[in-house]
Amino acid sequence: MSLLIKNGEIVTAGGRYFADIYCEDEQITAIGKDLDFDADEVIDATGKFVFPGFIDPHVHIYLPFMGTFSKDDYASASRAALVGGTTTLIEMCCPSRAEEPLEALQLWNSKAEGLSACDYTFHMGVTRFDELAESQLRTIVADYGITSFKVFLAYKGAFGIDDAELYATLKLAKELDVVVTAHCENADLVAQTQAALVAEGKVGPEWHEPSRPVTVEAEGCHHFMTFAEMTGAEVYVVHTSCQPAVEAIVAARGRGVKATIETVIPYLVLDSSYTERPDFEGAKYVMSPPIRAKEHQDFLWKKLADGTIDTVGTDHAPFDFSTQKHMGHPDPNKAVNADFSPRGEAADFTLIPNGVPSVEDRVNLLYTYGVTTGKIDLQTFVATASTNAAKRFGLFPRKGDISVGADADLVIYDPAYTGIISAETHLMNTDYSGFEGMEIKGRPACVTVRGQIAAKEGQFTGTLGRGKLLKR
Ligand code: DUC
Ligand code: ZN
Ligand code: ZN
Ligand code: ZN
Repeated sequence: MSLLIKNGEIVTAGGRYFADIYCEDEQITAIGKDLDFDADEVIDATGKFVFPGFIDPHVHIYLPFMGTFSKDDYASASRAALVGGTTTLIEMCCPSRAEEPLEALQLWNSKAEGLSACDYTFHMGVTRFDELAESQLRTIVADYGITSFKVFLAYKGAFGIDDAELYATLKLAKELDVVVTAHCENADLVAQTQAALVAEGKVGPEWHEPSRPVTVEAEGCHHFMTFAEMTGAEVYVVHTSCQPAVEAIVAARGRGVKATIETVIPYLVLDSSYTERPDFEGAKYVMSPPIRAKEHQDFLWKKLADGTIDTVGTDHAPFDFSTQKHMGHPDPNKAVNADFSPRGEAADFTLIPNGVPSVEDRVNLLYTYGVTTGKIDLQTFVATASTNAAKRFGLFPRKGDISVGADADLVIYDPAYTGIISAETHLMNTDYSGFEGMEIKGRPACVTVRGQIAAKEGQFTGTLGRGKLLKR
């Protein structure tokens, strides 16, 4: 199979220029002006950008969480990712404390293998640290090519580890040259604040944000940075939502900590007014850390533009509104149990499964609300949505770049397209969209995965099961 892409404007993190791209089998084999090769398929990219395939460094696809399971599988998630221009997924493998790490990784991988249409890898969740876990983590790094861990400072009891385990995890990561990603919120402070709000009768979704204020996230970041500083491990803070959190990490960088900063697309295009929407609509936007006030959103865009924030992921965590999110409804007549039968008593926001489905929309939203508004330039767009994650997680230059020898994961992007996001047309397996009604200006006209056309104009055309586990 060969593919020739003609007359497009190639945009990478490093530059932009007009050239043709020739792909043979799974790789890019030539880039140049007026390439004149015979190809099985020729794509005219006149008037379009050609970007490296986008990488989502933070998704949840299989996620047992808060008494329920996330709604996507690798068929729905990879189809959605691909029509939206994302060609590589990095999923959080999140075992419970009772599970052994190796069995958990095999379980998570079994959900992807043979089903995913795009390539994928995992961040290995470290949700316990003992002798057995340590030896299995060593195997996971060496044999599965998983070179990143994930820890939760939040969600104690489910995934969270204590400080002794955190210290041991970071020491092991330093020894193995593994980067540790972390969800940074102080779990005990969250629990205390939640309990106080609920006791005061503050039970609706609008109280989710006040229950996890910015200062609690900043403390989590400072806490994690202290451990990074003490151990010398390289770290990555996931879904940074606000100014104090970013500032805590930047301060640690000043002390020599090697820290990468991720934000996620909901924080860039939604603000806390969404969680305040009436009739329980706010539950659609409940995720953690919470979606913040507009001033934090403005700050995040500035820090993306100036290079302080390195990556934009999604924290894609898909739960249905009509059933799953209703597990936290304060009206006894509308609250449901985990099997979605009437609960018979009032619930509160602490029972709303956390997450906003967004793997399909990240690239188009970042382009529309970042690039077309002038908040970020095209290079920053490519760097933060693809290249920087590829570099940080050991995938570069195979992924995240357009260069000879790289995988032919390409996004031919149509900046003239306009459309409206809606759950009625999205491919994610949820009954709502957090971005319902939002306009997008631009979308992928054609997406390739290792030389095969996997999406065209919003339609999935790829092959389920062709995606590979990327050894790093
Ligand atoms: N936050 C969410 O909102 N959902 C999944 C896990 C997380 O950390
Ligand atoms: Zn998280
Ligand atoms: Zn602390
Ligand atoms: Zn997450």
